[in-house]
Amino acid sequence: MMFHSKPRNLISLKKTSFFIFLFISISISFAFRITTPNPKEESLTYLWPLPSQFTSGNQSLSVDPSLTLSVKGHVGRGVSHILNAAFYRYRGIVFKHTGVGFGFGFVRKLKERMSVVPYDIASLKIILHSDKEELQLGVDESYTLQVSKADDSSIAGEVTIEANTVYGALRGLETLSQLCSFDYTTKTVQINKAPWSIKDKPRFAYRGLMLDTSRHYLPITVIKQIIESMSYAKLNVLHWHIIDEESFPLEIPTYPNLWNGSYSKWERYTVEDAYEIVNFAKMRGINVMAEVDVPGHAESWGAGYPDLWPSPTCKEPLDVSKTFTFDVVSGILSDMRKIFPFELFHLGGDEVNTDCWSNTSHVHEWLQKHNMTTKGAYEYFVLKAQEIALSKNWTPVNWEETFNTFPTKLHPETVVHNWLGPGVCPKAVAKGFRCIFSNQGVWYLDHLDVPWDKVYTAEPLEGIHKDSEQKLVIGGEVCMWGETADTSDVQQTIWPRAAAAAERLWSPRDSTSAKDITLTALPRLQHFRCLLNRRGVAAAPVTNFYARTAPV
Ligand code: CP6
Repeated sequence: MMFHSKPRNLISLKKTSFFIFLFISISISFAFRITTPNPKEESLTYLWPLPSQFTSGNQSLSVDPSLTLSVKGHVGRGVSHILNAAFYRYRGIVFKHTGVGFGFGFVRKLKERMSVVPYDIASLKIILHSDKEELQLGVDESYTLQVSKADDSSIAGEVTIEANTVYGALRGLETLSQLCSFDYTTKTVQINKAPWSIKDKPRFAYRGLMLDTSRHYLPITVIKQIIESMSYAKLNVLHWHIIDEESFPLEIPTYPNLWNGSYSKWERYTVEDAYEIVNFAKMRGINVMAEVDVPGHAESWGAGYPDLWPSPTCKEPLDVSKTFTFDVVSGILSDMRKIFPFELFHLGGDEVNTDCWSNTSHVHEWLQKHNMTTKGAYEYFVLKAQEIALSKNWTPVNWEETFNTFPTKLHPETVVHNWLGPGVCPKAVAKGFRCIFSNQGVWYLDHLDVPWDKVYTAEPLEGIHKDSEQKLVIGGEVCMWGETADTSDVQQTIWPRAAAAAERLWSPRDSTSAKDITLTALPRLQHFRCLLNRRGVAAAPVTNFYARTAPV
């Protein structure tokens, strides 16, 4: 009523000034939001593992859910199916909320022509400098990533990933997916802190996770989930400890009774299953290194071929005195060579207790006849297995006991796999061997009492100072031994601690060696584990103590 009694022009003046005021305050608050972001958020970049170089800004850019891909550069015969599949995987991850493909490219073009640009970013350009897709140790995984708004405001901007190989592009896609977040207010996917300029490459060529499918069988769906999650942390080698003393789940066509040593006829991997694992991993830039752990850790082989045991009552190590034993090793490796194209092959060689050799009369006689000690027979077995692997064009990897026992006898190409303690890689590289770091005190994931920060601060180059020797440390690996974990809890045991090692292995040494990692790394790791959860990975809380015992 009161308003009605006022002159009309006054009302409209009030209305106008109200809208001007509204406009100004919105502009101010918008500008304020852009120019002074939360200082806490500003100081950290929520990427895991941290890229080697990056700069960011203070814009928030919206991303079109029907984001299109264009591949330029050296594309050879059409766009790589590895790249194409990765693009659609990541589109599914990033646009979980909005739904992929709502609106098509032509709709967008139409809108652009009508000068309505609904999204700041509408396309992804990937520039590849090579179409070679061979995946081997040291493959070029570097990439650059640029995110910026178009200079011309009437067209949508694009994201550019540039890489030397498709595997570099995969790493760039992962980083891009971590820059994207769903904004619940606008219900759009946003890239915050744009423009971004990222130049990234791994510190180590070998960034592994070991899975043990002998102590507990893991279904292939679970192995695939783990491989998928490895790609989120930029890990690139699955060390598949397939068989051990407890069970032999893998099909070996040349010796078809070997998988009689599986737990049951359902807990097995066919040759086709193994192929599928290798291919699934390759699609994610991950190599699979298989292990056949000889001569210890092989009791299960005898379920199908009891002659492999020294005797029915003394079953381990494999009978060193029979040629049949080496025929079987050779047959297994021949069959596996067709499945596993990675240049490295793990021959185990750890924890060999030779009592059965000295206590079994025919083996004991054989040792005497060849004037061999049990230690000499251990060396003989390992070196013979190495020769078989080398003859199949594989580079042997062995657990450190082989190096500790007969360092000068190992084939010079051998990669020594540390596990017992620190200090082995320094010794191995001083003798010219390559080395993988997996110190059990810090990188054995089945050790539940090791907290994330102990995993994070473990340094593979500790105690190695010469550049030429540092280069021989090809990387490291976290080991998920299977005695105490199975499908029900293996993923929450792996994550998030495997991610701590993953950043150590990917990011520059100084960015992972900050004094106060509870400020520089912990919040980012917490963020990454939530990202894993959002992507359906059962990663445990970061600061879980893991041990069920009381904290010390
Ligand atoms: N199995 C095999 C194992 C272990 C190793 N090899 C192992 C030893 C000690 C600990 C954890 C695991 N279970 N084949 C040693 C490389 Cl603490």
